[in-house]
Amino acid sequence: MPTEVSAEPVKEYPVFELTDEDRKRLKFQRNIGVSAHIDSGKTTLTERILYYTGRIREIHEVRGRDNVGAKMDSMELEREKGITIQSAATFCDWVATMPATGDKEKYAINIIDTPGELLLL
Ligand SMILES: Nc1nc2c(ncn2[C@@H]2O[C@H](COP(=O)(O)OP(=O)(O)OP(=O)(O)O)[C@@H](O)[C@H]2O)c(=O)[nH]1
Ligand SMILES: [Mg+2]
Repeated sequence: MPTEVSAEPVKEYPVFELTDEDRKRLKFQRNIGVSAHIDSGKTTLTERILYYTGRIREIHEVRGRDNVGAKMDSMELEREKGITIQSAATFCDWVATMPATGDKEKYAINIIDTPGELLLL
């Protein structure tokens, strides 16, 4: 009796084995994407995260009177217009205190600040 052969091609996916070292590292890794409506405060939030994690020493407003602008809006035109034109990625660390034990754990955080204007995404 002939065996049936499926017409569907066999899908093969690459398998990436995580080492114990990878698992240990990933446990303390967080990735944050800041995405929301235009002018809703994404870059302002990112600026504060960078400040309170000690990554930057000063907070500057997006359209501040000092004309410095937020760290993540680094392009000249972004600072001039006070809008994010291109996504920007950065990183920071956060030492968290476990509420139950008081133990300290250091997390590595990646952040991407995105433009709110849909045409720029
Ligand atoms: N009152 C008030 N104003 C805010 C707050 N967060 C941001 N702003 C102001 O809102 C304006 C826009 O802030 P941004 O951080 O540039 O907003 P955004 O979402 O990054 O804007 P796009 O990237 O251009 O979409 C700025 O003038 C900020 O100072 C807030 O919590 N309260
Ligand atoms: Mg922005």
